[in-house]
Amino acid sequence: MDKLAVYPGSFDPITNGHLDLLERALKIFDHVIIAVASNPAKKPLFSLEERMELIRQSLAGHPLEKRVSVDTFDGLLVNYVDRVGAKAILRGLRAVSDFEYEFQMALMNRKLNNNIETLYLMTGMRWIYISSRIIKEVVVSGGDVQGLVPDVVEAKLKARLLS
Ligand code: COD
Repeated sequence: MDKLAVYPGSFDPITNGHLDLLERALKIFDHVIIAVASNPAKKPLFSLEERMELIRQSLAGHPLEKRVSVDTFDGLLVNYVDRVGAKAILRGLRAVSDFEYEFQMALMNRKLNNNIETLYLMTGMRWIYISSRIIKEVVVSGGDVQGLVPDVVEAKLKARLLS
């Protein structure tokens, strides 16, 4: 049986940190579904379709592309994970500051469905300081984010925030 994980998030937009985590996860899992929240708590810069399209474009031609799907979900994450037949939620940890929110989320998800486990992977050191939020902040102020996000994302950010 294929080992399947769901990697949920806002992905507003996807960064090289997200991709690093995905590559690490694919050393353990056969297939990963990137599940983009249709109604993230934070008000997104990009629409759901735009966020999904940026992920697809970022993965185009990637050697692991065939083992990744991009999907969307609304409502409770654990219900989505159950519906697709996965047992694992994949999340990334960058710094201690991520821990409190992640801990709370993992325990709530466990309370909601005790058959699904949340797994945390550490991001690579190169990406430890990156978040979608900080990337948008830098671009809007005219800073350079080349090499921190896929090229398609950088272009889309500039078009949206600087024109
Ligand atoms: N390196 C590695 N990992 C990273 C990096 C980086 N530089 N940046 C971000 N990540 C990781 C994050 O730690 C996270 O694990 C993942 O990538 C996605 O990040 P975001 O910011 O896009 O996603 P979030 O935190 O906005 O996602 C929150 C959810 C949408 C998953 C959550 O709100 C949710 O499950 N909503 C559905 C409602 C629900 O079920 N609620 C009950 C559970 S509390």
